[in-house]
Amino acid sequence: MANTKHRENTVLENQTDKPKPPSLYKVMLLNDDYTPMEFVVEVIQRFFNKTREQATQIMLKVHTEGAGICGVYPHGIAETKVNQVLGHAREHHHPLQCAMEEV
Ligand code: TYC
Repeated sequence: MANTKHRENTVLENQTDKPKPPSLYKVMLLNDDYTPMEFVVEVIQRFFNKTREQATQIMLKVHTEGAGICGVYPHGIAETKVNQVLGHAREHHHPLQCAMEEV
């Protein structure tokens, strides 16, 4: 048994349970034929905290190879990044797609 229940509602982990590091997810942009390159560079700078030079390199990788990694994060942060990018792209009527995948 992994856990021990105490006084109705308190669960303590037993010492034998190995603490697991959080799973990590890569957040990727996907290429399309319509989103302007400048918009993609600005998205990468804004949401992934990259310099203009780093963002341009990532954008060109996505453009030539079909997809590229913008960053690696724990699940909740990766999910937030994906939703921020998709929301921002939609607001600007661009079809830019963003996805996350466990590393
Ligand atoms: N292929 C787009 C163009 O030629 C540029 C682009 C790059 C779009 C990266 C999406 O994730 C993307 N305008």
